[in-house]
Amino acid sequence: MTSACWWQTDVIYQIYPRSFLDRNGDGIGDLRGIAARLDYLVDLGVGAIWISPIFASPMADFGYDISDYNSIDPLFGTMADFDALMKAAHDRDLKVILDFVPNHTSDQHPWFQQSRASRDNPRRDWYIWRNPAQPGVAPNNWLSEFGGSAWEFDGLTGQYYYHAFHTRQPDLNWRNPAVRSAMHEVLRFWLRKGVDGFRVDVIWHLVKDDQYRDNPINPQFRLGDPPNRRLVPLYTTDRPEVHDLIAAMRRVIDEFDDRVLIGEIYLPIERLIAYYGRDLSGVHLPFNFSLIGARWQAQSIAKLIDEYEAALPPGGWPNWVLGNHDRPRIASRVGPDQARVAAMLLLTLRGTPTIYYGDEIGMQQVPIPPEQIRDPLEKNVPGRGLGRDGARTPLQWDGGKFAGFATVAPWLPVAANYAQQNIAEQIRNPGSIYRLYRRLLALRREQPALRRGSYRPISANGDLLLYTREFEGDRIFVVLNLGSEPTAVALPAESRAGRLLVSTFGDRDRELVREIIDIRGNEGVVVELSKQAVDALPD
Ligand code: TEU
Ligand code: CA
Repeated sequence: MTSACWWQTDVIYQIYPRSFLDRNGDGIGDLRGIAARLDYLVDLGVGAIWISPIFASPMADFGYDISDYNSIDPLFGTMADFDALMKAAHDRDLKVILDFVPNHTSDQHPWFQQSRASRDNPRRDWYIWRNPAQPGVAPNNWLSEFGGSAWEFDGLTGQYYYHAFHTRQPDLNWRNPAVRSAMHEVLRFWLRKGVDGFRVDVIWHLVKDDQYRDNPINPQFRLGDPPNRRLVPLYTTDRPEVHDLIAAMRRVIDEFDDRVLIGEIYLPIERLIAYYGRDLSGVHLPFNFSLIGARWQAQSIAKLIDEYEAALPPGGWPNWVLGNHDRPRIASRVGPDQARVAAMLLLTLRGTPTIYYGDEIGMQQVPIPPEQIRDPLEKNVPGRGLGRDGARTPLQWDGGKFAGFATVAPWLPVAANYAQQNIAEQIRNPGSIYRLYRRLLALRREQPALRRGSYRPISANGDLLLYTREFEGDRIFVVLNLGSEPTAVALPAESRAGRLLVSTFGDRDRELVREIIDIRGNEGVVVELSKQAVDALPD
């Protein structure tokens, strides 16, 4: 990588706009709330924000069901608010990435209203309509990620329409060139407004089999799995034709300078890599979710890092994600102590990290009382732990009412521990996980080896995961103890001393180390092994 692009060295911070900060007193986060806290994000040290959808939407899937791609939903504010946010962000050299949801629209989108109006409406073929296999029977066995069949019967025209997700999210027909050019125009609309890139929702769903073949039964299906996992989505996702569509989308992005395309892709690493495209003509960053589902164990994690690093195409830039608005929070998955180790892993691996809002203060899953459930997935498939509300609760700003997020009861309950676990408290507390995130983000800026260096596995024995990052003679040694027992670790063979740059406990900065480092249970440390540290040592 000769000169690094911003999306390779900056850290991305995902904002779920409904839950970041409410500034107009309706209990729902909004654009003015984001604009009011940009200095917080600059001070934390992130370089880009990815905002989940803010466009006109009936909110059946909280914004992932869009009824007008070129507008801001009044819940979040106005286009003037958006333009002000863009300016305020760019004035602070913060990049802004929007969420692009091309696979489906809201059923309230005018395009769908026209398409469903009659079989010969010019927009009929903008969506996926099929005849019943036989009266009253869906065209095939395809299932929705939100439970039930993916086919919804429309009595007016006697056909079914396909929806991979909610019945109110009809899938667009991306085989239709008119759909493609309309969606390219949506990208250009926002790119002309200065948006620095897009995270593309469910990009691996865009093409469905043109023969509408039944998906095969999933032999690995286990009771308790999401119901749609009964089938392997062979004919409804990851189709070969998708890569040409993505390359065309990328060409639109490349009409503008220095913009990024990130793909949301839940596929195993060996399939994920295809989304870099032939000769890197695909998305810049196919989201790597492998840490989200990983067993939190040194060998498992070392293995998936090595597999990922080995699978990357030449020039393919890596990225890492610990959490997002669809998955349980990392601090609940691995526990509050290991959440610090996870932060150090995320921010010292090679490639672009994405931080999910609230993870920087160790926010955990919040139990949602039945009457406060909002997520359609939980409503459709209740009681299986699939609901996503628990990872979407209001950001805990301070110990005040509603955690400083709003002045009225927010749309989801605030975590019970907000008085103790909040940004204001953790900014003051040098040993907080917030301060660890901030120190690690600063370290990435200080250390080219972390931003641009190679990744070299050292070992993964027992609970210990050890690796180095190396760049032009600088060597950074990362020691992660995924267990609760103290231990000691020898510096890598060719180095006899170093300087400890950060501990997950926040209390060993600048410590000189020789030969062996004592490591506490649940502790991670970053050590500078570069030449200077050794020369500076007293003989
Ligand atoms: O998620 C798509 C997705 O595949 C997973 O998030 C998962 O299928 C889903 O959460 C159900 O388990 C994207 C968005 O991130 C998600 O919030 C939307 O609900 C979904 O697409 C539809 O737009
Ligand atoms: Ca609001």
